[in-house]
Amino acid sequence: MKSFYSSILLISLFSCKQYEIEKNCFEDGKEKDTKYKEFKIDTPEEILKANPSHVKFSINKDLKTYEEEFNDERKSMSDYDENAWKKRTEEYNAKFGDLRKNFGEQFLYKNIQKENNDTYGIGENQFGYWFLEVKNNIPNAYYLGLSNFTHFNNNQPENFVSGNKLLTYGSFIRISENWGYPFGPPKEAVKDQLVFEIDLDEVRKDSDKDRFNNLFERLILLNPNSADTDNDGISDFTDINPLHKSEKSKFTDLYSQVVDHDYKSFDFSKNNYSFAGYFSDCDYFQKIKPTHVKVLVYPEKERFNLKSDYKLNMFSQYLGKIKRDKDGKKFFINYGSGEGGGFVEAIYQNGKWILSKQSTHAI
Ligand SMILES: [Ca+2]
Ligand SMILES: [Ca+2]
Repeated sequence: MKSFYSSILLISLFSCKQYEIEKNCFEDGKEKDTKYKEFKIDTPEEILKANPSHVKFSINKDLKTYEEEFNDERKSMSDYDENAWKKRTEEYNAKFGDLRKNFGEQFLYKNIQKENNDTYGIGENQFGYWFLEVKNNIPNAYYLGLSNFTHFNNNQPENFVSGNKLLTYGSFIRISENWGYPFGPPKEAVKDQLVFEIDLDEVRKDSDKDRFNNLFERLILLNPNSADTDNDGISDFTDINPLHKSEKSKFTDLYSQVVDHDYKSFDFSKNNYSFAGYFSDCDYFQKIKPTHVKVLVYPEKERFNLKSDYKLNMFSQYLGKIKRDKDGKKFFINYGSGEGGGFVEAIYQNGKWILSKQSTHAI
Protein backbone atom coordinates (compact mmCIF):
# COMPACT_ATOMS: atom_id res chain seq x y z
CA MET A 1 0.00 0.00 0.00
CA LYS A 2 2.74 2.34 1.01
CA SER A 3 4.53 1.89 -2.29
CA PHE A 4 1.24 2.44 -4.13
CA TYR A 5 0.82 5.86 -2.51
CA SER A 6 4.44 6.79 -3.02
CA SER A 7 4.16 5.90 -6.71
CA ILE A 8 1.09 8.13 -6.98
CA LEU A 9 3.05 10.88 -5.28
CA LEU A 10 5.99 10.35 -7.61
CA ILE A 11 3.76 10.36 -10.67
CA SER A 12 2.01 13.56 -9.62
CA LEU A 13 5.32 15.23 -8.77
CA PHE A 14 6.62 14.15 -12.13
CA SER A 15 3.63 15.42 -14.08
CA CYS A 16 3.72 18.68 -12.14
CA LYS A 17 7.35 19.10 -13.22
CA GLN A 18 6.43 18.13 -16.80
CA TYR A 19 3.69 20.76 -16.76
CA GLU A 20 6.15 23.42 -15.56
CA ILE A 21 8.61 22.50 -18.32
CA GLU A 22 5.89 22.54 -20.97
CA LYS A 23 4.62 25.93 -19.79
CA ASN A 24 8.06 27.56 -19.39
CA CYS A 25 9.90 26.08 -22.36
CA PHE A 26 7.39 25.79 -25.21
CA GLU A 27 5.24 28.42 -26.86
CA ASP A 28 1.51 27.92 -26.70
CA GLY A 29 0.67 30.70 -29.14
CA LYS A 30 -0.47 33.04 -26.37
CA GLU A 31 2.96 34.54 -25.76
CA LYS A 32 3.20 38.21 -25.09
CA ASP A 33 6.02 40.01 -26.81
CA THR A 34 8.80 40.18 -24.24
CA LYS A 35 11.56 40.97 -26.68
CA TYR A 36 13.86 43.65 -25.45
CA LYS A 37 12.64 45.53 -22.46
CA GLU A 38 14.24 48.77 -21.52
CA PHE A 39 14.46 49.45 -17.85
CA LYS A 40 13.75 52.27 -15.52
CA ILE A 41 16.39 54.99 -15.54
CA ASP A 42 17.82 55.67 -12.09
CA THR A 43 17.59 59.18 -10.65
CA PRO A 44 20.79 60.99 -9.51
CA GLU A 45 19.59 60.62 -5.90
CA GLU A 46 19.22 56.84 -6.28
CA ILE A 47 22.70 56.55 -7.76
CA LEU A 48 24.36 58.51 -4.95
CA LYS A 49 22.36 56.63 -2.33
CA ALA A 50 23.50 53.27 -3.76
CA ASN A 51 27.15 54.09 -3.13
CA PRO A 52 28.50 51.37 -0.79
CA SER A 53 29.93 52.30 2.61
CA HIS A 54 33.46 51.07 1.80
CA VAL A 55 33.73 53.80 -0.88
CA LYS A 56 34.29 57.40 0.30
CA PHE A 57 34.48 60.32 -2.10
CA SER A 58 35.43 64.00 -2.08
CA ILE A 59 35.60 66.73 -4.74
CA ASN A 60 38.82 67.99 -6.33
CA LYS A 61 38.18 70.84 -8.79
CA ASP A 62 41.48 70.20 -10.61
CA LEU A 63 40.14 66.93 -12.06
CA LYS A 64 38.44 66.62 -15.42
CA THR A 65 34.66 66.44 -15.61
CA TYR A 66 32.88 63.55 -17.31
CA GLU A 67 31.99 65.82 -20.22
CA GLU A 68 35.64 66.85 -20.70
CA GLU A 69 36.68 63.19 -20.64
CA PHE A 70 33.95 62.32 -23.15
CA ASN A 71 34.97 65.16 -25.50
CA ASP A 72 38.66 64.14 -25.28
CA GLU A 73 37.71 60.60 -26.28
CA ARG A 74 35.51 61.77 -29.14
CA LYS A 75 38.27 64.07 -30.40
CA SER A 76 40.82 61.25 -30.40
CA MET A 77 38.35 59.12 -32.37
CA SER A 78 37.58 61.81 -34.96
CA ASP A 79 41.29 62.72 -35.40
CA TYR A 80 41.92 59.05 -36.14
CA ASP A 81 45.21 58.45 -37.85
CA GLU A 82 46.76 55.07 -38.18
CA ASN A 83 50.18 55.95 -36.79
CA ALA A 84 48.83 57.75 -33.77
CA TRP A 85 46.54 54.81 -33.06
CA LYS A 86 49.40 52.34 -33.44
CA LYS A 87 51.53 54.39 -31.06
CA ARG A 88 48.71 54.54 -28.56
CA THR A 89 48.25 50.76 -28.70
CA GLU A 90 51.99 50.14 -28.28
CA GLU A 91 52.14 52.45 -25.26
CA TYR A 92 49.13 50.70 -23.73
CA ASN A 93 50.60 47.23 -24.32
CA ALA A 94 53.98 48.22 -22.85
CA LYS A 95 52.52 50.00 -19.83
CA PHE A 96 50.11 47.21 -18.89
CA GLY A 97 52.26 44.26 -20.04
CA ASP A 98 52.39 42.64 -16.57
CA LEU A 99 48.61 42.78 -16.18
CA ARG A 100 47.96 41.51 -19.72
CA LYS A 101 50.30 38.59 -19.06
CA ASN A 102 48.27 37.58 -16.00
CA PHE A 103 44.69 38.50 -16.93
CA GLY A 104 44.84 38.46 -20.73
CA GLU A 105 42.43 40.80 -22.50
CA GLN A 106 39.59 40.25 -20.01
CA PHE A 107 39.90 43.81 -18.75
CA LEU A 108 40.55 47.26 -20.12
CA TYR A 109 43.41 48.42 -17.92
CA LYS A 110 43.27 51.86 -16.30
CA ASN A 111 46.17 51.90 -13.85
CA ILE A 112 49.20 49.91 -12.72
CA GLN A 113 51.61 50.06 -9.79
CA LYS A 114 54.55 47.81 -9.03
CA GLU A 115 55.83 47.32 -5.53
CA ASN A 116 58.65 44.88 -4.74
CA ASN A 117 57.48 41.71 -6.52
CA ASP A 118 53.80 42.58 -6.47
CA THR A 119 51.73 44.27 -9.16
CA TYR A 120 48.49 46.17 -8.59
CA GLY A 121 46.09 47.32 -11.25
CA ILE A 122 42.65 48.67 -12.06
CA GLY A 123 40.67 46.95 -14.79
CA GLU A 124 37.29 47.62 -16.35
CA ASN A 125 34.87 45.05 -17.79
CA GLN A 126 31.13 44.58 -18.31
CA PHE A 127 30.44 44.77 -14.54
CA GLY A 128 32.39 47.97 -13.86
CA TYR A 129 35.79 48.33 -12.16
CA TRP A 130 38.06 45.78 -10.51
CA PHE A 131 41.13 45.87 -8.28
CA LEU A 132 43.78 43.58 -9.77
CA GLU A 133 46.56 42.09 -7.75
CA VAL A 134 49.42 39.78 -8.70
CA LYS A 135 51.09 38.44 -5.55
CA ASN A 136 53.64 35.57 -5.66
CA ASN A 137 52.75 35.21 -9.35
CA ILE A 138 49.09 34.50 -8.49
CA PRO A 139 46.64 36.88 -10.17
CA ASN A 140 43.41 37.82 -8.41
CA ALA A 141 40.71 40.25 -9.47
CA TYR A 142 38.38 41.82 -6.90
CA TYR A 143 35.20 43.61 -7.95
CA LEU A 144 35.32 47.09 -6.41
CA GLY A 145 31.60 47.26 -5.69
CA LEU A 146 31.30 50.43 -7.77
CA SER A 147 28.60 50.11 -10.36
CA ASN A 148 28.50 50.72 -14.08
CA PHE A 149 27.24 54.16 -13.10
CA THR A 150 30.81 55.14 -12.27
CA HIS A 151 33.37 56.46 -14.73
CA PHE A 152 37.11 56.34 -13.95
CA ASN A 153 39.13 59.10 -15.60
CA ASN A 154 41.93 58.48 -18.05
CA ASN A 155 44.37 60.25 -15.76
CA GLN A 156 44.78 58.35 -12.51
CA PRO A 157 47.01 58.88 -9.45
CA GLU A 158 50.46 57.32 -9.89
CA ASN A 159 50.61 55.56 -6.53
CA PHE A 160 47.05 54.47 -6.12
CA VAL A 161 47.50 51.69 -3.54
CA SER A 162 48.79 52.46 -0.09
CA GLY A 163 48.22 50.00 2.76
CA ASN A 164 44.57 49.01 2.63
CA LYS A 165 43.48 52.12 0.70
CA LEU A 166 42.92 52.50 -3.03
CA LEU A 167 42.69 55.97 -4.63
CA THR A 168 41.03 56.70 -7.94
CA TYR A 169 39.65 59.70 -9.87
CA GLY A 170 36.30 59.78 -11.62
CA SER A 171 32.61 60.68 -11.66
CA PHE A 172 29.23 59.20 -10.91
CA ILE A 173 27.24 59.01 -14.13
CA ARG A 174 23.80 57.91 -15.27
CA ILE A 175 21.95 57.03 -18.44
CA SER A 176 20.39 60.22 -19.72
CA GLU A 177 16.66 60.33 -20.41
CA ASN A 178 16.88 60.42 -24.23
CA TRP A 179 18.05 56.83 -24.59
CA GLY A 180 17.15 55.16 -27.85
CA TYR A 181 18.50 52.38 -30.06
CA PRO A 182 20.60 51.66 -32.04
CA PHE A 183 23.25 53.72 -30.26
CA GLY A 184 24.45 52.82 -26.78
CA PRO A 185 22.79 54.74 -23.99
CA PRO A 186 24.11 58.31 -23.73
CA LYS A 187 25.42 59.07 -20.26
CA GLU A 188 25.67 62.21 -18.17
CA ALA A 189 27.43 63.17 -14.96
CA VAL A 190 25.61 62.90 -11.63
CA LYS A 191 28.57 64.10 -9.57
CA ASP A 192 31.87 65.19 -11.12
CA GLN A 193 35.56 65.61 -10.25
CA LEU A 194 35.64 62.99 -7.52
CA VAL A 195 38.48 61.41 -5.59
CA PHE A 196 37.34 57.94 -4.51
CA GLU A 197 38.97 56.33 -1.48
CA ILE A 198 38.18 52.62 -1.33
CA ASP A 199 38.70 50.26 1.62
CA LEU A 200 40.62 47.29 0.22
CA ASP A 201 40.00 45.09 3.29
CA GLU A 202 36.31 45.10 2.33
CA VAL A 203 37.11 44.60 -1.37
CA ARG A 204 39.39 41.59 -0.71
CA LYS A 205 36.78 39.73 1.40
CA ASP A 206 36.15 36.27 -0.08
CA SER A 207 34.29 34.31 2.61
CA ASP A 208 34.18 30.99 0.72
CA LYS A 209 37.71 31.43 -0.70
CA ASP A 210 36.63 30.55 -4.26
CA ARG A 211 38.44 33.60 -5.77
CA PHE A 212 35.25 35.58 -6.45
CA ASN A 213 35.08 38.29 -3.79
CA ASN A 214 31.88 38.77 -1.78
CA LEU A 215 31.05 42.04 -3.56
CA PHE A 216 31.02 40.25 -6.92
CA GLU A 217 29.10 37.21 -5.70
CA ARG A 218 26.39 39.42 -4.24
CA LEU A 219 26.17 41.38 -7.50
CA ILE A 220 25.63 38.33 -9.72
CA LEU A 221 23.56 36.41 -7.11
CA LEU A 222 26.06 33.64 -6.34
CA ASN A 223 26.29 32.42 -2.75
CA PRO A 224 29.26 34.24 -1.12
CA ASN A 225 29.36 31.53 1.56
CA SER A 226 29.59 28.55 -0.77
CA ALA A 227 32.44 27.94 -3.19
CA ASP A 228 30.05 25.82 -5.26
CA THR A 229 26.71 27.64 -5.40
CA ASP A 230 24.85 25.07 -7.54
CA ASN A 231 26.46 22.11 -5.77
CA ASP A 232 27.63 20.36 -8.93
CA GLY A 233 31.21 19.76 -7.79
CA ILE A 234 32.63 22.60 -9.94
CA SER A 235 33.82 25.74 -8.15
CA ASP A 236 31.94 29.00 -8.85
CA PHE A 237 35.18 30.44 -10.24
CA THR A 238 35.54 27.90 -13.05
CA ASP A 239 31.91 26.78 -13.50
CA ILE A 240 30.66 27.66 -16.98
CA ASN A 241 27.12 27.86 -15.54
CA PRO A 242 27.57 28.54 -11.81
CA LEU A 243 23.89 29.19 -10.97
CA HIS A 244 22.53 25.83 -12.20
CA LYS A 245 23.76 22.28 -12.29
CA SER A 246 24.07 21.37 -15.97
CA GLU A 247 22.26 18.39 -17.42
CA LYS A 248 22.42 16.72 -20.81
CA SER A 249 19.12 16.45 -22.66
CA LYS A 250 17.80 17.13 -26.14
CA PHE A 251 16.42 20.61 -25.47
CA THR A 252 19.20 21.63 -23.08
CA ASP A 253 21.63 20.83 -25.90
CA LEU A 254 19.51 23.00 -28.20
CA TYR A 255 19.80 26.05 -25.93
CA SER A 256 23.54 25.40 -25.35
CA GLN A 257 24.11 25.35 -29.10
CA VAL A 258 22.06 28.49 -29.70
CA VAL A 259 24.17 30.32 -27.10
CA ASP A 260 27.42 28.94 -28.57
CA HIS A 261 26.27 29.93 -32.06
CA ASP A 262 26.54 33.61 -31.05
CA TYR A 263 30.06 33.17 -29.70
CA LYS A 264 31.32 30.68 -32.27
CA SER A 265 34.31 32.80 -33.32
CA PHE A 266 35.45 33.34 -29.70
CA ASP A 267 36.55 31.31 -26.75
CA PHE A 268 35.50 33.18 -23.63
CA SER A 269 35.10 29.98 -21.61
CA LYS A 270 38.36 30.57 -19.71
CA ASN A 271 37.56 34.21 -18.96
CA ASN A 272 36.73 33.86 -15.31
CA TYR A 273 35.35 37.36 -14.94
CA SER A 274 32.99 37.69 -17.90
CA PHE A 275 29.54 36.22 -18.50
CA ALA A 276 26.64 36.29 -20.93
CA GLY A 277 23.36 36.80 -19.06
CA TYR A 278 19.89 35.46 -19.90
CA PHE A 279 16.45 35.39 -18.32
CA SER A 280 14.43 32.18 -18.54
CA ASP A 281 12.16 30.06 -16.37
CA CYS A 282 12.72 27.09 -18.67
CA ASP A 283 14.42 24.19 -16.94
CA TYR A 284 16.18 23.13 -20.16
CA PHE A 285 17.58 26.62 -20.69
CA GLN A 286 18.74 27.02 -17.08
CA LYS A 287 20.72 23.76 -17.22
CA ILE A 288 22.75 24.61 -20.33
CA LYS A 289 26.44 23.93 -20.70
CA PRO A 290 27.81 26.02 -23.57
CA THR A 291 31.47 25.67 -24.52
CA HIS A 292 32.40 29.15 -25.78
CA VAL A 293 31.15 31.45 -23.03
CA LYS A 294 30.24 31.40 -19.33
CA VAL A 295 26.56 32.05 -18.59
CA LEU A 296 24.29 33.31 -15.85
CA VAL A 297 20.65 32.30 -16.41
CA TYR A 298 18.22 34.08 -14.10
CA PRO A 299 14.54 33.35 -13.51
CA GLU A 300 12.22 35.84 -15.24
CA LYS A 301 11.28 37.54 -11.96
CA GLU A 302 14.86 38.84 -11.65
CA ARG A 303 14.28 40.91 -14.79
CA PHE A 304 12.59 43.38 -12.47
CA ASN A 305 14.63 42.79 -9.29
CA LEU A 306 18.19 43.06 -10.55
CA LYS A 307 19.79 46.47 -10.33
CA SER A 308 19.72 48.46 -13.55
CA ASP A 309 23.45 49.27 -13.48
CA TYR A 310 24.08 45.53 -13.45
CA LYS A 311 21.65 44.87 -16.28
CA LEU A 312 23.25 47.55 -18.44
CA ASN A 313 26.05 45.43 -19.98
CA MET A 314 24.82 42.01 -19.06
CA PHE A 315 21.83 40.91 -21.14
CA SER A 316 22.81 41.63 -24.71
CA GLN A 317 20.69 38.78 -26.13
CA TYR A 318 17.13 37.67 -25.55
CA LEU A 319 16.18 34.05 -26.33
CA GLY A 320 12.54 33.01 -26.34
CA LYS A 321 10.69 29.78 -25.75
CA ILE A 322 10.74 26.87 -28.19
CA LYS A 323 8.14 26.83 -30.95
CA ARG A 324 7.30 23.52 -32.70
CA ASP A 325 6.07 23.28 -36.27
CA LYS A 326 2.92 21.22 -36.95
CA ASP A 327 4.56 17.86 -37.58
CA GLY A 328 7.10 18.33 -34.79
CA LYS A 329 10.16 18.13 -37.07
CA LYS A 330 11.35 21.71 -36.92
CA PHE A 331 11.82 23.95 -33.90
CA PHE A 332 12.18 27.70 -33.68
CA ILE A 333 13.53 30.05 -31.02
CA ASN A 334 13.09 33.81 -31.32
CA TYR A 335 16.06 35.99 -30.50
CA GLY A 336 16.53 39.71 -30.05
CA SER A 337 19.37 42.07 -29.24
CA GLY A 338 20.32 45.74 -29.44
CA GLU A 339 21.07 45.17 -33.13
CA GLY A 340 17.82 43.51 -34.15
CA GLY A 341 16.14 40.16 -34.01
CA GLY A 342 14.91 37.08 -35.78
CA PHE A 343 14.69 33.37 -35.12
CA VAL A 344 16.85 30.30 -34.96
CA GLU A 345 15.54 27.33 -36.90
CA ALA A 346 16.60 23.95 -35.51
CA ILE A 347 16.27 20.42 -36.87
CA TYR A 348 17.11 17.35 -34.79
CA GLN A 349 18.92 14.69 -36.82
CA ASN A 350 20.77 11.58 -35.64
CA GLY A 351 20.99 12.91 -32.10
CA LYS A 352 22.37 16.30 -33.22
CA TRP A 353 20.91 19.76 -33.73
CA ILE A 354 21.40 21.57 -37.02
CA LEU A 355 20.85 25.29 -36.62
CA SER A 356 20.30 28.15 -38.98
CA LYS A 357 19.77 31.70 -37.86
CA GLN A 358 17.49 34.09 -39.72
CA SER A 359 17.45 37.80 -39.09
CA THR A 360 14.02 39.33 -39.60
CA HIS A 361 14.63 42.91 -38.50
CA ALA A 362 17.57 45.18 -37.79
CA ILE A 363 17.44 48.19 -35.54
CA1 LIG B 1 33.88 33.98 -2.93
CA1 LIG C 1 29.27 24.81 -9.36
